[in-house]
Amino acid sequence: MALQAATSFLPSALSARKEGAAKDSAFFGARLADGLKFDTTSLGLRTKRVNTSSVAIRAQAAAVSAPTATPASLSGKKTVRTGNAIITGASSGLGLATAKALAESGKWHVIMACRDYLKTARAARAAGMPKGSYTIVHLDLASLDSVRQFVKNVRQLDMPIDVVVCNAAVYQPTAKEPSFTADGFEMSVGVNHLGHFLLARELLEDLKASDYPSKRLIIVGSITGNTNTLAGNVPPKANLGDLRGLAAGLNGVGSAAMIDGAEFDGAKAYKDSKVCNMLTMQEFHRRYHEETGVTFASLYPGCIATTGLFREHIPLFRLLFPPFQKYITKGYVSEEEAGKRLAQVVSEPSLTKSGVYWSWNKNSASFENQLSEEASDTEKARKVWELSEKLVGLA
Ligand code: LMG
Ligand code: NDP
Ligand code: PMR
Repeated sequence: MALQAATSFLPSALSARKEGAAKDSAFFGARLADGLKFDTTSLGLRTKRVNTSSVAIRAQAAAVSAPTATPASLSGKKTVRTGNAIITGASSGLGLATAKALAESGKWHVIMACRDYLKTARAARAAGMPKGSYTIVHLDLASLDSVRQFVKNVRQLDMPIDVVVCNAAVYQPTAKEPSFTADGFEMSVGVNHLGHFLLARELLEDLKASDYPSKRLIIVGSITGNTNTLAGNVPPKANLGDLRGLAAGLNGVGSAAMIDGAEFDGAKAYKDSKVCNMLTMQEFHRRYHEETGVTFASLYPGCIATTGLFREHIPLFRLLFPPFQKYITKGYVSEEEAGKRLAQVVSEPSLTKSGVYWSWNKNSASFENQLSEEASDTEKARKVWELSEKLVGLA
């Protein structure tokens, strides 16, 4: 309980580079010899709400060193420096598996952008991610303020941002009523689409400024948002309609918690949010690929039937879904394999094509997949972009 309570008071940006080694650690230049004195003011963090029960955790959490960009080889060889990749929702499932795959390659430093610091720190440790290969920075996509604060905090790390992976998501298939983000948007679209939309728009500047040879912005899509597939035809089907709910602010007033203005349906809201993710990636490509050289991509990593995504589904579903996908649809993929797939999209030199929706065949070979009519509708992409920028305060 004390641990739980303390989590919410943790500073917004914490590095786990030298977790557990409090004695030798520093936090943005402030040494932690006595384990307690550290300075968070350089990050502009709110410390006033920190209570004494959180001190031990803070000390542990802050047992870190300021991350730095690894310099390119000084030996004169043309070695590409360590890349820095932000992954949202890296505390579990696909995000964690991808973070692990990248960290273990030795070529990447992962910024794990997560809403629960302790859960993420434990998950990274349990996954065996090498110390020094990751930094945890707080991000709650259900709050636009948190997104803006995250961007500030990441900039304070003074690392170039080379790749951004928008991976976090919520799925509320059993919710009878909508729930809402801090800014009053229906939760699934608010977190999965609008939070990421603001994040990606803000970080484009940072990607642009990076000197990394292949800069990428990746958004995780899904087969279930694509009605040109069998999976995409399982009811309720994704459908953004004429976007009247999104235009009305997605706040439930006048029943507009859904993008199409229809009655709330949690499973549909998730699928709609994935359509928005796939449309957003294409709109980014059209607007910014040429100008910035950034590769914009989305993907369907396979059916990772065992992740926390299904935590709100009924127990019977959670029991039957993995064997159903493994033995009947054969669409199942393990978290580890899916993580390798997403890690390829982050780092494979052959996957630099922009505007692509990647999928994999049974032998885990990637291919450019076809999106549904709606998920590739350019006019809809433009409208979703314009309405979304109004909602997140960019226009
Ligand atoms: C809703 O139910 C839930 O209500 C909602 O809460 C949310 O979870 C949502 O999408 C998520 O689903 C969907 C529900 C109704 O589906 C079911 O779960 C019913 C299960 C019925 C079991 C079927 C037996 C299969 C045998 C399995 C044996 C053991 C394993 C069971 C594990 C089950 C886990 C799911 O869905 C239906 O109405 C069922 C019919 C859906 C079939 C849709 C197929 C349409 C095909 C249309 C073809 C279109 C052509 C596309 C072209 C493709 C070209 C490549
Ligand atoms: P998980 O539930 O395991 O991971 C989701 C992650 O998102 C968690 O780290 C979760 O954090 C985080 N998250 C949720 N809400 C917020 C928030 N408000 N702010 C910040 N982070 C948040 O699911 P998956 O790994 O399966 O999902 C990852 C991605 O893969 C999603 O985009 C999903 O749509 C996509 N996908 C998944 C498929 C599957 O079969 N599983 C298939 C196709 C696509 P916390 O740990 O704190 O809850
Ligand atoms: Mg689906 C034919 C292949 C196939 C694939 C690849 C998936 C993936 N699903 C397939 C088929 C079917 N599913 C069929 C025939 C049914 C009816 C029995 C079915 C049902 C079903 C349910 C109830 N499937 C589901 C659900 C969910 O709640 C999941 C969902 O829609 O989450 C949004 C889901 C999924 N099926 C998938 C994938 C990848 C998911 C979940 C994750 C996601 O899209 O992100």
